[in-house]
Amino acid sequence: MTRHSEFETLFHRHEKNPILTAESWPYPAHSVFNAGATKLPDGTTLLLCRVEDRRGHSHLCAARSANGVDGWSIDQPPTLLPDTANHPEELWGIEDPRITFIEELGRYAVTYTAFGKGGPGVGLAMTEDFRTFERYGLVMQPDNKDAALLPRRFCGQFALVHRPTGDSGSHIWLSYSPDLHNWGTHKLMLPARKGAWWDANKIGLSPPLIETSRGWLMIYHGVRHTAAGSLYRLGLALFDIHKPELCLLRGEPWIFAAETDYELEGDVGNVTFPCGYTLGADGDTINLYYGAADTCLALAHGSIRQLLAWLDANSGG
Ligand code: BMA
Repeated sequence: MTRHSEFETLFHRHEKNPILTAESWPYPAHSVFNAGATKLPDGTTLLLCRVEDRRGHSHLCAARSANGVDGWSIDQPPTLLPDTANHPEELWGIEDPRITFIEELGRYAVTYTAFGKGGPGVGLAMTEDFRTFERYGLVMQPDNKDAALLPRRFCGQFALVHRPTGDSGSHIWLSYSPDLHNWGTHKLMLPARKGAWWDANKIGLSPPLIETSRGWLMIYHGVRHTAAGSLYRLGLALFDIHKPELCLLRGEPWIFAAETDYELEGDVGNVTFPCGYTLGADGDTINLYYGAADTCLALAHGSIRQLLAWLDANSGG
């Protein structure tokens, strides 16, 4: 069934969805979802998947593919397990990784949700090859999630997008650091809307920001709480290329929501949750990897040019 046919389709689901499930895994896994993504120098697509076991605890496991769609080669043993001895903040697992290649360091920054007794916070690990990792520990204390680094410095400072939760709701913030350890100069980047909006009260960054000729493009999720449960939907915003806390455009309608069986039904139905993207060789195609219903992994593709044109036509000003 095709719903909402009167709306412009910005992201097209891949016909092979879901592209990865727990059944694809080389060891027992309950669910595989919310993967970070990157293209390695040889063109291989690497997905760093959140894998949940039957305790309910998650770890991260890399899957590599030449075309980013099928033929996945999955790490065994798992790529990154919680280090509970040295990092008690990871006691109940590590979740929802985002990957940013930091040009200056020649290393990938993996930001993830570290879940421990203090609640969910933001962990950071650096890697060159997704085989060995250097942990930086908790860079944002609980409650905080949905974090990703930007690929370079701004006025000498690294920049981290993140989503603290407080009494006034869950909004997207940007913080700066000279060394990736000490964070400050906190700026409110995008507040959740209020009232009846699809993105009222709780929003969060989805994949890392996307650099475009017009600024940093953000795909974010908005959570609508209903009597039947939460609805996770995606929206778009654009930020200044030199001063990324400055919002230039924010779309009013959502652009993507659960529609298919594998998005509507699963451990947590009605959830589409992207944590990563890769770019096509044309520099315009965006391959968006998203967790579906907290159960499996799916892929949809869009065009950066079309996303920007849609923002021009659909921003409230
Ligand atoms: C969020 C995160 C995600 C999850 C989503 C829907 O708070 O925990 O990992 O996909 O909820 O359950």
